Amino acid sequence: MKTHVKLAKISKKTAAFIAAATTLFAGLSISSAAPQQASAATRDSYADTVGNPTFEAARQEYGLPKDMKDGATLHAFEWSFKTIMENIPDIAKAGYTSIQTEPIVKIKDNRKLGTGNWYLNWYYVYQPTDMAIGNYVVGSEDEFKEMCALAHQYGLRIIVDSVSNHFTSDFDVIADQWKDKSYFHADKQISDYNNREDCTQNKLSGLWDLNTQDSTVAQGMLDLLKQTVADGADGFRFDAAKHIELSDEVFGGKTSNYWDTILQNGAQYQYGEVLEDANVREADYANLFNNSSVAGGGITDSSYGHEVRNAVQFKNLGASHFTSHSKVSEDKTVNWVESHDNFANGEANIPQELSDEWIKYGWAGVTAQKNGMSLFFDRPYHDGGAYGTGGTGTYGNGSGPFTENSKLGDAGSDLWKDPEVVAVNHFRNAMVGEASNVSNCGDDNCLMVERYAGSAAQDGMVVANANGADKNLAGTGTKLANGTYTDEVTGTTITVSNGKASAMVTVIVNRTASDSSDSSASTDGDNSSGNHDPVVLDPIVKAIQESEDDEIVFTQAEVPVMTGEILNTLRTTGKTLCVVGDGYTMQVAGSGVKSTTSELDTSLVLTESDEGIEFELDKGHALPCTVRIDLDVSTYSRLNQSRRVSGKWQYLNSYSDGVITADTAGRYLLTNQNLKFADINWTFFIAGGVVVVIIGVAYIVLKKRYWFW
Ligand SMILES: [Ca+2]
Repeated sequence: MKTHVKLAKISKKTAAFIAAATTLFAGLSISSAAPQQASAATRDSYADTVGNPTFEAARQEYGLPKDMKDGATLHAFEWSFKTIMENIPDIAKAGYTSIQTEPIVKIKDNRKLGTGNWYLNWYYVYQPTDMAIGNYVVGSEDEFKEMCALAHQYGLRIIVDSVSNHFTSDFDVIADQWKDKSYFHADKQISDYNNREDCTQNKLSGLWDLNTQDSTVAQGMLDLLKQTVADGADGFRFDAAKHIELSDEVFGGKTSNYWDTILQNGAQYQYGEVLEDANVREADYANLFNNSSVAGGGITDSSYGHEVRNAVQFKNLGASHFTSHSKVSEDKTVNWVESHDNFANGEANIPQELSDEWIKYGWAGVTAQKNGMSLFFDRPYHDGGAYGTGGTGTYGNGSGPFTENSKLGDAGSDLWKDPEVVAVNHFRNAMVGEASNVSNCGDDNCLMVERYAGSAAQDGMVVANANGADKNLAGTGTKLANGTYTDEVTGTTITVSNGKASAMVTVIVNRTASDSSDSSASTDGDNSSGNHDPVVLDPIVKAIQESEDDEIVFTQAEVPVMTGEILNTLRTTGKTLCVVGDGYTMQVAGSGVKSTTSELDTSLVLTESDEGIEFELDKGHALPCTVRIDLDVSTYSRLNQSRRVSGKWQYLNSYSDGVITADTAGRYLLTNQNLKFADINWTFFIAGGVVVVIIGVAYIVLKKRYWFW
């Protein structure tokens, strides 16, 4: 099975950004600035970041969106603060606006089950024992402060996963301050997730459910969150948020001020993990978090993610899978291809069946759109997909997700900084606020996300093409403004004229089947980026681009068709392509290219008859360029060149030296005979003259409106 990864991003704007960012990296020093110190137990995250000129300078240098909801967030799954710090420069370069950490509070220590193994250990970060910061997976509170300060120096913001619904399931290990049953709901399991009282007032998976109607509990949580923000956090993910009642829900006669209390913590961005289901009040949760954020917040659109996986897990990129926000409006969503729960719980064979290659396609479809925040889940290192799953000990039966190639606290898969993932992030950042259109380009394995605001300087598109071959976009309808766009991934160009894309998107192609999911699979375990896939260009295009000569020669067998991409390359380089056929040479000069939305058939069959030599040029298509044809035979050295119209030969002009120049497709006759005067259709000549004039006017108008030819 040979598979190809094809993702291409086209935007002049982001190409400019890359240059700017490259300039920055040379001048930015990590060591030159001291870690930021929390000044008080209250901090206004928005004022301290977007309102802070130092932060703003860094944010703008990296091209990161102003508002966290508009950006992409890296979920550094089980990364320690130290691991995150080591990667902060790369995270900024990779275009993530925010980093999401694990829960940072004191947790039940489960290390005895394995020295940092994932299996049976990873989820203990979701088992708080106290409302104080620091645990053995992520690190200390001082390290947290240091990490936040470093992130801010790079224009990055920090989202902390807050476990506000419950503590650990082991009551004995709860800190003394909270070891009081009155701080928890009843010792009763949830049996019906669709019953709001059961869902919010009872124990989730045996975990002690906080008595969220209790004012001491609410104040304790508020103090914790305010301290977290004071230490440098900018946003929160609220774990299991649907299991905490909304303020208008009264159960057992108890009203709840929990959300209204704890959300007043100084963070600028807040969202809830609200896994969508029947009777969950998703829209109300979305509004709650949106209204509790400075510039928009929301909830996880888990059913959207499910639909996306229904596409990419089963190798389909149908556009309808990428647009189904049913429970909440897209601006209040947090979207993912997969979540840590999808992966770590081994849900629906996702770890095994969803490969890195298809995660990339999914990420492109989700993130290139005008969606709420995009969340990139970073899988454990060398885990899932081509790396296999179910290592020793995992789920005890080889069916689980973890290969145990790394430990809790380590950096995960390199896919988060894959060049194509990064290109999509940069695209998203460049397109904030612009309209969005998702469609398929020709088939269900070619997904196109267009963003547009009416000019080529602003517009762009991402194409995820899983077809296993280059996709020719010539003639594809597009909402992009006319102009020439540069592919961030490959550096090639694409032209849009009159609402049609021309030429084609060049792509990244994986080399072999064995490393199709991640080409670093065969390397020796280093943590370097696995993607060094070669850029595959049409060899003719490549030859034209790389040739030092103005004239490039191929046989007709090598170039049976001059594609729109080839014509576009000739047009942009001004070079001439010569195609040597049987008895003739066909030449197209860049200056003679009139259109790059159609192709030129280079085959000519020269047929000798009583009248002379006949051939058909471009099989009756609209000729996209001026074609020069040099005949090998010189027998017909001084001939009349005629073109067949309405069944009659019409005299066109005299030709000599075996050289024919044609602007029109059709059937041609070369002859020594003097054709009868009556055969000359004067109407044709007059009409032709009018046509020439009209084309000339249209040309000038177009050229004035659009700088592209
Ligand atoms: Ca609860």
